Parts: sequence; C-alpha cells; structure tokens
Amino acid sequence: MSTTLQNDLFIRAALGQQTERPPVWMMRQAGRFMPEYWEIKNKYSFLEMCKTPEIAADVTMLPVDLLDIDAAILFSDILVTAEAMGGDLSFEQGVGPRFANPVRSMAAADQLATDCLDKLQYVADAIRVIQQRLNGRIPLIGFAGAPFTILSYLVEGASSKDFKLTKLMLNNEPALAHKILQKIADVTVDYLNMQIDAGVNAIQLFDSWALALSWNDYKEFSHQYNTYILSKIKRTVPVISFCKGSSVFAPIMAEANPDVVSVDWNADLKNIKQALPSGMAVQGNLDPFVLYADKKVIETKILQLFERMRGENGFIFNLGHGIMPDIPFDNVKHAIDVVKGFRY
Ligand code: 1CP
Repeated sequence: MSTTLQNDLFIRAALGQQTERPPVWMMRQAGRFMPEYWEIKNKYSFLEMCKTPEIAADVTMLPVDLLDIDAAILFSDILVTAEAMGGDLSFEQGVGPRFANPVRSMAAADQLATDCLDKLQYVADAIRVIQQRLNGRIPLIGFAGAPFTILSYLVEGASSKDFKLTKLMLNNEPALAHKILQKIADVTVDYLNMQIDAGVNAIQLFDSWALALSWNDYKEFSHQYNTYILSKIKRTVPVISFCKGSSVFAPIMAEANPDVVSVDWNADLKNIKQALPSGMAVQGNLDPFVLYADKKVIETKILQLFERMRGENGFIFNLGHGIMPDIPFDNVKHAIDVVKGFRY
C-alpha cells in the first residue's frame, strides 16, 4: 500500500520505521476552526455532511489542501455505528450529539441491531471518492469509536462530564453493559473491515472517554473489547489505538497489539515509547491548548517534544486530543509548518 503513496511518512512511522522528520496530522483537523468548514456547515446539517459522500470528501480534503498535512482522516463521526444499530441520533448546534432513545435496559439492548452494515455504505462510498481525490498524495485514515466510548453515549443519551449513568450500569448491571459492548464490538469489526476493503490506508480506534475508568474497569469494559476488535479486523493496514487516559493505560493498550498507541498530553512521550514493546509506534502528544499561544511558544513546545523524541523510530506528531473550535487557523498552520521544517 505504502509504495503507491507519494508521501508515505505517516505509514512508515506507524510501522515503527525511521523517518527524516515526524509526520503530522491532527485530530479534528477538518472542523470548526476553519472558515471553509463553516461555508459548508452553514448549508447542511452535520449528519447530511457525513452521509453525502461528495460533501464528506470535500470536508476531508480541506486540511489536505489548506494545511498540507501528512495524512487525511475520513470526515465522519464515531457515533454513526450507534445510529446504524438503532440509535436515534441528532447533532444540535452548540449542544453536541443526542440519542433520543438511550439504551438503559435489557429490552433496549436486545433491540440493537448488529447486522447493519448496509446502513453504513455511505462511509465506504465516501472513502472511494476521497481516495480518487487524494490520488495517492497522502494516506487516508479511517476510524471507529471504541465500544466503551460508544456505550457511554448510548447510555447517557448525550455527552457527559462524569459518565454517572454509564458507571452505574457497569457497577450494578455489568451483564447488561457486556451485552451492549459485545454488540458494538461486532458491528465495529464489520465496519472497520468495510473501511479497509473500501481502501483506507490506516485505522484509528477512538476510545476518547476511557479515562473515566479505573484500571480494573478499563480492562473489563474497554480493553477486552478493543482487543477483540483488533484481533478480528484485517490487519493489512496500520492500526492506531487512541484513548484519553493512555498516559496511564498505555501498557495495557499495547497488549491489544495495535501498531501505534496515541498518547494524551499528560505523559512523557519518550517514557511511554520506551515502555512499549519494541517496534510499536507512538502518536502525540502536544497539549492542544498550546495552539492558543503565541507562535514562538508553539514552535518552542513542538521542538522541545522533538528533541525529547530524537533517535526514536516510529513517532507520529499529533495533539493529545482534538483541535478546539476556537483555536486560530493561523496557529494550526504555523504548528504544521514547524513540523514540516524540522529534520532529525
Ligand atoms: O457542529 C458541527 O460542526 C459538528 C462538529 C463535529 C465534527 C467536525 C462533530 C460532532 N464531529 C466532527 C467530526 C469528527 N468526529 C471527526 C472527523 C475527522 C477529524 O478528526 O477531523 C472525528 C474523527 C470524530 C470523532 C469523534 N466524535 C470523537 C472521538 C474523537 C474525540 O474528539 O475524542 C467523539 C468523542 C465524537 C463525538 C462528537 N461528535 C461531535 C461532537 C460535538 C461530539 C461530542 C464530543 C463530546 O462529547 O464532548
């Protein structure tokens, strides 16, 4: 796959190889911090954007053309799998995702569909359009939400700060939680295999909210299902495992055998890398809030990270989490230019 790419820095780093500089992409690189995103967003709802392959491709290409990043990421959302399973999903401006029918009982869990790949075909279509547009310039990353993170939205019915209802289910009704998690995991395997067949060059599994869990609960309710997914999908492209909480959970995440562990900004990236099995790559881990700062500060903090990682193969530069909507576009561009101007 990588031999057909004009820029394969990202793939080489993901496979643990040496690169002349770290490759760069940023979580939420196609989004609200871009005026060009709003030009599209003002005309369509978020779900219309995701479900119309030409529009999803237009948005995916924005950071490719405007930021010159080393990898594109499919424009979609982690919650589309939960919608395909039967979740009544909407995105309200300024509020975020909502499920009108939260899943909080065995009866509701029983109703969740697992044979629902037909409802996600628009994603495969979008991938094919994007690959035509990319035409081998850079790799395309596909993705899915990890079962625990998806479970939290299905149970809470919306974004949550404390995951109170989700944790109540894990504690009082673990069998119910396991039933839902297994269904999500099965759909996720099919969904990621569909993306791989449609032509993505890498996969990222987003377990954004695993940081809410204790060590034991992480193993039981998150890691177990991520391991299942990574063991069942076709391993023909590199797989990145992301969670907020990876500063703590990285050693267990590695047991699921991803190619790359994506690290939040609490950890010293070199220490994490050296604790991982040899050859396993890392991605991260600039605090996204640095991108609000003066350009000189942005440069200094990126170069500090690069000095620390000098001599380490298998390093993809990214943020520890996504770009916030009010970060100045110029600062993001500057950060990317700093990375692209660097040589080991
Ligand atoms: O109103 C708008 O314009 C929609 C905002 C938006 C965007 C641009 C949402 C709603 N999702 C997205 C795109 C998106 N989401 C991508 C596209 C690719 C890219 O990174 O550029 C990806 C990979 C996601 C994944 C996603 N969605 C995650 C995992 C990553 C992360 O940020 O932790 C999560 C948790 C979601 C849920 C979600 N989608 C959107 C919102 C507002 C939220 C809620 C976040 C929360 O609960 O705080």
